[in-house]
Amino acid sequence: MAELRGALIGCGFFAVNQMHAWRDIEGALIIAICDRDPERLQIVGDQFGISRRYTDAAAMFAGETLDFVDIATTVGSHRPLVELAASHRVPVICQKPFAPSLADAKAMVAACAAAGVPLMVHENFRWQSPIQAVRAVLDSGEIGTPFFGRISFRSAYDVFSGQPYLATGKRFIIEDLGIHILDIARFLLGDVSSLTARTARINPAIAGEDVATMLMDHESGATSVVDCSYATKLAVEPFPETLIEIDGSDGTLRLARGYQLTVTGKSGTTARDISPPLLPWASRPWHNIQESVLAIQRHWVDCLVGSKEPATSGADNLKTFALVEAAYAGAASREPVRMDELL
Ligand code: NAD
Ligand code: 89V
Repeated sequence: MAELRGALIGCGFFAVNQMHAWRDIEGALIIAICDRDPERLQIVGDQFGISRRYTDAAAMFAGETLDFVDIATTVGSHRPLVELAASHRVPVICQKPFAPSLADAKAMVAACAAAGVPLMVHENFRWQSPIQAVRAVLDSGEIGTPFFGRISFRSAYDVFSGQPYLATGKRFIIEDLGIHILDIARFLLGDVSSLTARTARINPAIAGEDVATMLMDHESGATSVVDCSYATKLAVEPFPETLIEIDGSDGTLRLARGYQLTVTGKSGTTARDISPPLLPWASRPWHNIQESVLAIQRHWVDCLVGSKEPATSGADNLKTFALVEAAYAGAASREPVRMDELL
């Protein structure tokens, strides 16, 4: 099979994981990289042996023939870079959070649709193998029809040391982390019709909210609670595990700390350790996230080769992004927000 020729824009903290994953994927090769910071360009270029290096994305699109581009910059640059890729008719992956606002996100989806180029948001948490295992239990029918879910991420891990920009934005936990957990709720329980939210800032040294609690009505009739915190000091730090409780008409499932999955259903009770693999280039505790990077990038290659729409396409991600907007609006007004008013 001919290899797809890709380029990566943004050689920062998280892009290193993406570069490792691209090296593990047959059928795709990163042939050029871009970062406006020459130091980051050199570090990543040298680490992964990439000689074609650019400090300007427009120059890279002009100078290279690409089958796709992988945008791993922070959110402020996503819209201009996605629109630049679309103008060159290059299929594009964009990191989360997709955009600074829902209006920008809609414009980016429209630009790619008009250019006829595939667009995938790098919304990787649903690709973690424990989350996929939970989805497989639901799909098996073992616990019947879900009527309640709790998707929870509570931690006191110092995310600011690796990602200092997270301490400075007016928006923090919902935009950065909650977006993943809201996407998992959609992935497991389906689309949402209304959302109620409350937020708090416990850490006085940061600008945004570090605690968020969201109550959602799903179109299926199920109710879920998504709760996120970076102010929760526990005996054992669970970062970056997402814990899940789902109750169905015929049973329950619980994904507990340490990746312990207990299912009580039509065939009785089973308990399994579903710890994610530790890839050779991965390191604890990030290995859970790192394996999902490999999985989502493989999925992208499969979709490009097979002309299929990615699970977290731009169009799909608008529904997750709208939950973020609804959560901020609902926390400010203390009123429920109807999703059909945003989408
Ligand atoms: P970072 O600041 O460490 O890296 C971003 C890099 O992009 C920097 O080197 C910067 O110089 C470069 N850059 C910015 N604008 C540019 C432009 N216009 N052209 C070229 N280069 C440009 O940030 P990070 O922590 O690596 O985060 C990057 C993105 O990844 C963010 O959107 C973040 O939310 C996301 N992220 C995702 C996950 C995940 O699991 N999906 C985890 C961590 C971070
Ligand atoms: O996945 C992310 O987007 C990261 C973290 C897990 C630290 O929130 O920013």
